[in-house]
This record gives sequence, structure tokens and C-alpha cells, in this order.
Amino acid sequence: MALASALLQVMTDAVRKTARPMVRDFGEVSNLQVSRKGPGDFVTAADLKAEQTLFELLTKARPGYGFLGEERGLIEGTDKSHTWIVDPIDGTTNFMHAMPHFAITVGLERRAPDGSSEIVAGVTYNPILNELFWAEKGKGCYLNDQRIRVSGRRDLADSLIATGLPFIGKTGHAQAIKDIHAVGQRVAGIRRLGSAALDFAWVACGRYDAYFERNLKPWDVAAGTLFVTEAGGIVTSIEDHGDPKSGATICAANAEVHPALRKVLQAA
Ligand code: LIP
Repeated sequence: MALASALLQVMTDAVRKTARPMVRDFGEVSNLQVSRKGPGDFVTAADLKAEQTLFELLTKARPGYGFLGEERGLIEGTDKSHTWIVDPIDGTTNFMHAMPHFAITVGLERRAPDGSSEIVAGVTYNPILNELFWAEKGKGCYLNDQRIRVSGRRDLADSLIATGLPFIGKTGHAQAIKDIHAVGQRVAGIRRLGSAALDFAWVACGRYDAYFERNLKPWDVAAGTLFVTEAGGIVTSIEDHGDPKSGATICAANAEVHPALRKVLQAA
């Protein structure tokens, strides 16, 4: 039985309290699919309401911490060594289309005096499946109350790979086609389910053997980078340099698949 620390209790309480009205809103979005205007404004309101709730709960629990949210940007705290990194609905387009594959995701970044930083705790919650992924640096990764680990597959040819693809208004379409062309010839399957936070979590529990994507944001990746490493996997940028916490490029996998996938992507 996993025993969460006081810090993880704060994070999971905040996420669960945020999720309750979100599940009701999700039900309403399903009804709005038939309206000509669609649920766009309604989803934006749900997104903003969720981030406001997380902001209030997390800053009440840890008053001095900074807050970086997808909707409100960066709010500096008095404690310059800690920042919450939050995406209130990761998989917004899925939520908008009443697809039950989205998550509330919260990471906690700790910054050292030399300016280096690391994610020290993370929570990602899919309220529709009631799957709460959580991890704290050095203490393992969990799905609800079960410890999880990355898959044991060794060969790219046997692997199921997740990715994300750009859409209207995004950049990187040509590179995405090159990536899919190069990876698709070498793996057992590719999936694009629309939530980076859940893609990382599914690598951490072994449902996926690897995940790659380009042009993400820090809030898409904060918790997930910790999940995969705490579950025994590797997370890097696709290039030989760069910080995966930026979200610029991501290559996350178990230790056997990671080098082979990264090599294919670097050549794509
Ligand atoms: C989404 C990511 C997804 C990516 C989308 C989008 P959002 O986050 O989770 O992996 O492919 O472009 O960035 O915008 O739904 O929070």
C-alpha cells in the first residue's frame, strides 16, 4: 500500500477537488456537441475555472510558491525555489469533443541556487477513468495505490509508441510526417490519443513502450517526465542536447527502447 507524503497529499487533494465539477462539465459538453456554435466557450470557461481552483488550493497550501499555468502564465512567488507547473485540462480538444481521454496535471519544480531545476513531485489525474498517477523524486511512481514500472520490451519492432501531431495553427507539420514515416516502419504500432500528460503516464505504467513529441509546453510535460524516470525509464530531448522539461522535443521510453527510438528520430 503506497503512503503519500504531505506534499503529495496536498497535490492529490487539489486535483481531486478540481475534478469534481470538471466531470459535471464534461457531461454537459457531451450534450453541447449537437449545437451549431459548439462547446468552445463552455470548455474555455471550464479550463479557466479549473486553473483558478488549482491556483487557490495550491497557493493556500504553499503560499510562497510560484505558479505557471497554461491559462494564466507565470505568477512569481516569494519562494523563488519552488514553482507549481499546471495544465488544468491536458487534452483540451478531446474534452471539447466529449472524448473521455484528458487529465488534470500538476508538477512541482524545485530550483537550486546554481539555477538548475528539477521536477520533484507530480500528479496527473484522468477523472473519467479515476486513474491518479503520482510520483515524488526518489520514491517511485504510482497509479492509484499500485506502484508502476515501464514495460520490459526490448525491441522497437515489438513496441507500441505514442506521439502527438500538429494541427491547424501549429508548426512542425512536415517534420511530423517525417517522424511518422521513419518510426512507423520500425514499430508494432503508433497511437495519437491527444494528451501528452497521459502519454507519459501510460509509458510509466507500461501500456506504451515509448512516447515522442515536438513543440510541447512545460505544463504538458512537467509531471510526466518525473513519472517515467521514477518508473525506471529514460526521458530526454530528441536531440543530444536540450532540456526535456521545456517540452521542445521529447523522447520518453524504457531503457532498452529509448536509444533505438531516439536514433530513428534524430535521422528523420
Ligand atoms: C495537448 C497535448 C497533446 C498535443 C496537443 C496539445 P492541450 O495539450 O497534450 O499531446 O499533441 O497539441 O498541446 O493543449 O490539450 O492542453
